[in-house]
Order: sequence, then structure tokens, then C-alpha cells
Amino acid sequence: MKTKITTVTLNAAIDKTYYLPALAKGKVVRAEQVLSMAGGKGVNVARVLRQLGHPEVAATGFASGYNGQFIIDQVKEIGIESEFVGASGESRLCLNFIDRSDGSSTEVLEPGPEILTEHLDNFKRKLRHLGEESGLVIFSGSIPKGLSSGLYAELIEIARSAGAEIFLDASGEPLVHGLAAKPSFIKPNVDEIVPLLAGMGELDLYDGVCSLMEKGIPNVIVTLGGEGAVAGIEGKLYRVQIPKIKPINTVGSGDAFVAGFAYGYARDWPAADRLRYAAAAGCANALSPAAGDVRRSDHEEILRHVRVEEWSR
Ligand code: TA6
Repeated sequence: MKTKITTVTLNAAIDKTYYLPALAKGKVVRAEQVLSMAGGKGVNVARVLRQLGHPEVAATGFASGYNGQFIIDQVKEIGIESEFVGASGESRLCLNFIDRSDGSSTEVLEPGPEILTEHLDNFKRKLRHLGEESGLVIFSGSIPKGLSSGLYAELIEIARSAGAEIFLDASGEPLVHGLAAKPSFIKPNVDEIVPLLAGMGELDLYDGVCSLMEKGIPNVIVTLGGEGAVAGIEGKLYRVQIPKIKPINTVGSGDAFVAGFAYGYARDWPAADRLRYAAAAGCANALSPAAGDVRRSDHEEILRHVRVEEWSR
């Protein structure tokens, strides 16, 4: 597989995390600490890939206005090739208020700018080119206003016909439509898996994961928060158990999981090793105060405590 991994974030963002003494509704609250990170799911995946040591990572999607420039500058600073396409308006802010009195997290996500046809056409050209250069293209996150919820299926076809393998981390309609293009990897959570299994009756995770693999998706991961994950990889099922940690900020943990899995996938590691690496990255992200941020030392430490075993019935 070619070394370069490209991540696609159609709705890039600045992820701002506010640490508050307490989140009191209807009151003036003074933040104790504020962190700003270039974000949106794909940007988080790109950053964590770099933090884990992947040498060649490109980030594309739409980035516009002052916020877009912030995203592009920060991405470049950490050695990611910035391939964002401009759009009208301002890239969005995604806010996460962490209440230190009880540790809760409240997210407010802006919708982001509307994307016009001319910008989408520019993006498709860019994607074709990046698909030719990349071993893997990872599509993550929501689809901005102005674009069809079926867009991922078309974009996946463009990147795949250019030669790349495809991961898709989306939810709702974009995931349902994207599935038709048979990405190599999806990562729904338990709520997100239900609409993918229409007609299957009451959800049984084991059968659900098997049926998605039978539909032609070789890597199906269902994340279970603090309970780890279950996975179907190339016909076999696995349970992933993670150590108990004291999370600081879980925003971006799913993206860190995707990055860890992609790191192992690009190196053709056995399934259990990919899963261990991915789960450790998800946990390590939760130990950092910033969103979509993994410290190597945390990752290495947690890696020793993640358990992956085959799951059979
Ligand atoms: O996964 C966390 C996160 O990436 C946040 O950083 C925030 O930007 C949000 O997700 C965006 O998700 P969306 O699905 O709206 O693209």
C-alpha cells in the first residue's frame, strides 16, 4: 500500500474546549482554561496519525474564512500536508464545555458554511489527485449544508477508482448511503448501527456485525465507550476490552481510534494488533485536555492493558 494517508473533513472546525468551574444555565460563567484545536473528525484523525508516527498524512475538505486559515496553519505546523479547498463563509466552531464540578461535557456544534457547486467541483478534482497518491483515504464526519447526504458514495467511488482503499466514519443518512459504496472500514456506535440493519429485528451485536461484513465491509467496528468495542474483521469477530481510566476529555476519542486502526491497517498488521493499537489511541485521547490529541507516552502505557480476544458463539 502507498504510504500516504489522506483524511477528508467536509465540515472542518475549530474545536474549542472550555474548562468551567461549573456550567450554570442562565448565568455568567468564566472559563478557567480554553483550548483551540484544528478539528472536525478527519482533521483529528490526521493529527493523531502524525502523533503516532505515520510519516505521510494529508488533510483535505473545505476550510474557509479566518477559522479556515487557523485550521490550515495548525495542520501544517504539525507536519500534515494541507490540501483544503476554499468555500464561502466561515468554517465552523465546535464548542465543548467541560464542567469541572461533575466532569460532564456539553458540546455545541455549529452547522458550518454552505458549500456551492463550484467549490464541490474543485474538491472532487483535488480528491482524484490525492486518491492517486494515497494508499488510504479516510472520510469522516458530517456533510455540510448544500451537499447531498448521498455524497460519500460518489466521493468514495472517485478516491477508489484513483487507486486508494477507503475508510468511512460517518453516522445517520451519510453512513447509510455511504455503505452502498462498500468502504473497507466503518465504525458505527450502537445507536448508529440500528439504521444500517433495517429489517433485522431486535439488535444483536454479533449478528449485526456479521451481517455488515456479509454486505462486503471487511472491517466493522462498533465502539461501546468505556466498555471497549466489538469488531468484525475479515470474517472473524473480536471483543476489545480497555482499562479503566479517568477521562479528562473524550471528544475525538473515536477519531483517535480510527487513526490507530489506520496506522495498523497501512502496515498490514494482524486484526488483533490493529484493534489494540486503535483502542489504546482512543483511551489516550481521553487523557489529554485537548480534543483529538494523543500523547505517545499515554498510548504506549495503555497499549499494555488493552485486551483483544476472538468472540465466538
Ligand atoms: O469526533 C469529535 C469531533 O470531531 C469534534 O471534534 C467536532 O468537531 C465534531 O466531532 C464534528 O463532528 P461532525 O460529525 O459534526 O462532523
